[in-house]
Amino acid sequence: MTISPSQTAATVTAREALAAQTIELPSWAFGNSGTRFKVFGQPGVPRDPFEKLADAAQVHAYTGVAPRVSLHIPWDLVEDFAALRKHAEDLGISIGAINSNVFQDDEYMLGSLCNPDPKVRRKAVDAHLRCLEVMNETGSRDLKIWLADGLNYPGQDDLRGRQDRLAEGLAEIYAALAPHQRIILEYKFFEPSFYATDIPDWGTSLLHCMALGEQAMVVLDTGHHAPGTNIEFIVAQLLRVGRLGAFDFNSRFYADDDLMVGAADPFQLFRIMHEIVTAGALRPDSGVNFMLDQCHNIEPKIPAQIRSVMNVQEATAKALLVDRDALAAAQQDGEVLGANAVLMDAYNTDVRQLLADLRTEQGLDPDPMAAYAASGYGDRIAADRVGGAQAGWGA
Ligand code: LRH
Ligand code: MN
Ligand code: MN
Repeated sequence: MTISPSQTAATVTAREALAAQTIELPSWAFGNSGTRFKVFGQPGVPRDPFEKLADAAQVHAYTGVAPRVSLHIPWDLVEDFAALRKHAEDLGISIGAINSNVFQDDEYMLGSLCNPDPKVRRKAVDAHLRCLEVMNETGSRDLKIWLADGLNYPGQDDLRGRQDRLAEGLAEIYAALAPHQRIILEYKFFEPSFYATDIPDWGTSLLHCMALGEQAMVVLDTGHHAPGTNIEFIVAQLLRVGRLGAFDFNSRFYADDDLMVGAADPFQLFRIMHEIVTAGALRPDSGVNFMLDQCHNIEPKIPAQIRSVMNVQEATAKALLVDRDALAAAQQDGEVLGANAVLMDAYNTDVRQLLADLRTEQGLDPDPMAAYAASGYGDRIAADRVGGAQAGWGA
């Protein structure tokens, strides 16, 4: 279905909302990554966080909607964060969320904030306090916490005791937040632990956030659920209580695959964005940070991020085109097929021209993928950079 004249008013509103939407990029998407079997190196990948920001700025240059980059500490540790911030600003972007990393040191084998050893818990809290210092230097609002904590075997540790330790550690970190800063707490149902994960689901994350206070919000990573989970229901539920802080967008076929968002299931992405739009949470001041969390193993990094940003924009555009009055009327009248048809009409609308027009209006090339390819940037970095970094471990 293409856009009919009767949809003109809706497209104008959609264009305005799309022009205001921003999507945050992960620094680790630009480095080499792989599976547990092999990391495939690519020519031209960044050698340090400064080069990661330069590559992220390319995504923003061609899409116009990706002005922030999340950092992962210590993967992106630098001597001078003020200099990194200045570098970002010179590139026309800024530093977004700071991700803590308390999973790569030997001491964390049995967990970080939940570890039975108080010395390890101290180290993990201190690592987060260090992240808050970084945030003060980078001007970041969000401290994103994902813990690899969990158990492989029943009886390995006390399930409730671990929750108490977690609450205690989080409370100390929360107490150190500045008034404008937030903890955004991510859940994941498995991996690296297989029997029990200490923050496995949105309910556990939400309970901890509610105990902490209003500056604690839940992060929903689309790859962190069991197959078949109704993610848009979780989105709706968290929005109802004002605790959806951010998305980590990616696609999955099987596990936490970290593929380009919208690649596996564009319909799911649309359903999620429909809940967002319905709740008015697309507005930049809604407090929902739309972030990507992806690792590109076999595809070139910068175009893959451009593609993901475009996929989010397409899902958002379709969600904005849902005829909400018609939907509400059909729902009220119990018209099952009619209500479903309203949603499907929007999903089946081809929004690519709408987005191309929007880009042209903004002085951008209507085809970001082609424009980036024609820029020669990929060839230049391949020639200039030798010895690029791995996305995470070893970066
Ligand atoms: C964990 C996770 C979390 C990490 C990122 C690298 O699976 O989604 O967000 O910070 O991957
Ligand atoms: Mn994530
Ligand atoms: Mn993940």
